[in-house]
Amino acid sequence: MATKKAFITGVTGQDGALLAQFLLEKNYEVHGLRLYSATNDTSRINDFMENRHFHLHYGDMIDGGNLRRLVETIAPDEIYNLAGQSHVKVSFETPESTAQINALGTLRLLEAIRDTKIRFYQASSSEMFGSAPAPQNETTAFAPCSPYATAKLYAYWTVRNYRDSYGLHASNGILFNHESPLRGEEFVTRKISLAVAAIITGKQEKLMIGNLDSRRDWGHAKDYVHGMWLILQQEQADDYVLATGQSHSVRDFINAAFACAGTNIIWQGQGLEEKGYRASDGRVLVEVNPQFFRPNEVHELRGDATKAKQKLGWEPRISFSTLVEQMMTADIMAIQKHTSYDPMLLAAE
Ligand code: GDR
Repeated sequence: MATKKAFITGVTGQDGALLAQFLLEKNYEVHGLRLYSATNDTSRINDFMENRHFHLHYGDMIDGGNLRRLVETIAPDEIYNLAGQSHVKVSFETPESTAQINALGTLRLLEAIRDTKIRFYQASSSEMFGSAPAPQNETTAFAPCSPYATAKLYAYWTVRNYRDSYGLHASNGILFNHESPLRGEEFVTRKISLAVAAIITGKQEKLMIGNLDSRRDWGHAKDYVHGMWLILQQEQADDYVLATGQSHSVRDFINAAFACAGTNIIWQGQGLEEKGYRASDGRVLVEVNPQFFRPNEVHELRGDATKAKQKLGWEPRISFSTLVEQMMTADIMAIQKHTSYDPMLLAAE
């Protein structure tokens, strides 16, 4: 028999799928919110779609009545709000819908549980720190640099206000970048692993990339969904940074990805003229394209997760090099086989 009920918004995304799997293994009954879309991508959750403890519901973060009804029908013990428009660059093109979903969507869900004892986890983001100097922790002053980040900040403060005003057990996990073989192809790490896999198997000529100097604190999403769960198991609701404490540049990630395939890259040139050459024969494998730059860039995010380590006993266990290796292995396998593969298996290793 299932012990607790969890409701996950954004269940078809990387984190939603990994969290659902984690909770099913903990014997939870898991309910997921799925947005109707023509593309209908459920590939990340196919492995447990038939699990009798897993239930999918159509819903939308811009539909308050729908959210309220779902909360009443499911009556979950825990809600993990992972739904949202998650691409920072896209938010500059779609600021209004990003705010509708990421900011007001969170408000709608909080309104739906305002008079309940349901525990609430909010997927807050390190992007809220924006231009604040690294390392960033729970006491760092926020300095958001994108419509995505300002919308996330609205949601963050709304969670705190609902906790203080109505005594809700509502917590923010301020998560730094976290990746896996399930990462969406539009984010830089997966874009790189897919392109490098295609280049070394002769299926693509080069990788076109944006800002090589951006530095991010990249952890493994499996460690981070464990942290989300720990946050909701605490007696007191609170806000926590989850991060590895180390940052790498986009250039570092590209070097590490090619190194997995035994290829060394030599960098030459400056700014838009910088290129990555294969050391063995001088062929250009990486070029910079201004199309992938953002109107405003966050230069370095590097988190200090001391509070989570001390209070939750949380530790990131999977290293940067293992993360890159896993992503590369998954994408090389997929390309070599020309067939579907099971990234959940790799993510589970
Ligand atoms: P980010 O992730 O914006 O940090 O947000 P992303 O992987 O998109 O960008 C990371 C950095 O890489 C630079 N970059 C590129 N990015 C993309 N996507 N494509 C490129 O071609 C490229 N070239 C360079 C970016 O400029 C940036 O500096 C992620 C998302 O998951 C958010 O939802 C989440 O809240 C934060 O992480 C924590």
